[in-house]
Amino acid sequence: MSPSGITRRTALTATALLLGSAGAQAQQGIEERTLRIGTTVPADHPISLGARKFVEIVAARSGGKLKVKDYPALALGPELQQQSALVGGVQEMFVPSSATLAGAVREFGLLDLPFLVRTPAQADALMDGPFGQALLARLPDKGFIGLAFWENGLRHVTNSRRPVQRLEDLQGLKIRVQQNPVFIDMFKALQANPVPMSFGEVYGALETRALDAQENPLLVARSAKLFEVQKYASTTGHAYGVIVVLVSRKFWDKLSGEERKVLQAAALEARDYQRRISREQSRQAVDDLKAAGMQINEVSAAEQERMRQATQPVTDRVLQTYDPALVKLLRSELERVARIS
Ligand code: EAX
Repeated sequence: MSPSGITRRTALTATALLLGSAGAQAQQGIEERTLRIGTTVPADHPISLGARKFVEIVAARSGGKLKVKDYPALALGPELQQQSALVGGVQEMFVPSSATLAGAVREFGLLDLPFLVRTPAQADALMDGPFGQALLARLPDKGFIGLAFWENGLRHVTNSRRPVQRLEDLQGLKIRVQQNPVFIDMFKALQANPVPMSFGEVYGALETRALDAQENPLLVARSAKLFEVQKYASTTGHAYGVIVVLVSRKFWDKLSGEERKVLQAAALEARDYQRRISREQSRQAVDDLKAAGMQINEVSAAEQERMRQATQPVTDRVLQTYDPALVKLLRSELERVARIS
């Protein structure tokens, strides 16, 4: 072997040793830890499948030292209870809808504005850009670290009384909404009767007819078997549901730089997987719900526009009263992403 060949081989060996030792050294910065991660939907829903993927990636990247156990379907308690458990440091991770974070950081309610974005590509561009980052930056002061935004999807109305073809068909519907002032005001503006409630109580409330309706992406309706208690689904598309991967700040502050890097990288890698399967499965959800006996109707663009106009006072009031810097950033970002199909 020529001298340069020897040199090259030595260099490669040295690099391998370095990387190997760096890899081992990196894992040296990782202690044996057990984490619990909660989700709000059943195990077969893409949000919970995303959490499962996160579990696998963290184990692989930490040499098995960081053991994450996932608890789907609000097994660790209602949304606000799990959020409090993260603030208190008694639970390590939770993956809720952004809507319930509005109680901690009011500006997360900006994500729930009616008809904010229309396509997954627009949603990704908004959430992965400066506006999403600005929202995440507000979380540490409230006891959370936000690692990534995952997808819930376009939200549609289901109910047990009638198809929602027109704005007027929403009038008088007792509809469960997420615990968030924007959703409450939105459905009041649509002349419905909004009832804020944890997702864990929704199936029972619909089954007993205490409520007529709820609103969620159709995948949530499929996964939570709402077709058993809801006859109609109508594609209102009135909001885009965002999911936030949260870590307890108290827990995060105990972690080494290496451990933080593992969790952050895993949340982003799992995000791309989660969004992909969410979109793949969403295409199938309509057929599945029809096969399960639901009557699904498309809400026309004209009627969606009437719904948007009916909720415009809610949007105006939020944009006039929420943090002006964030509102300004949101407006410029919405102009940017509107050019994305
Ligand atoms: O987090 O509460 C809701 O309607 C959410 O969309 C659902 O639980 C996914």
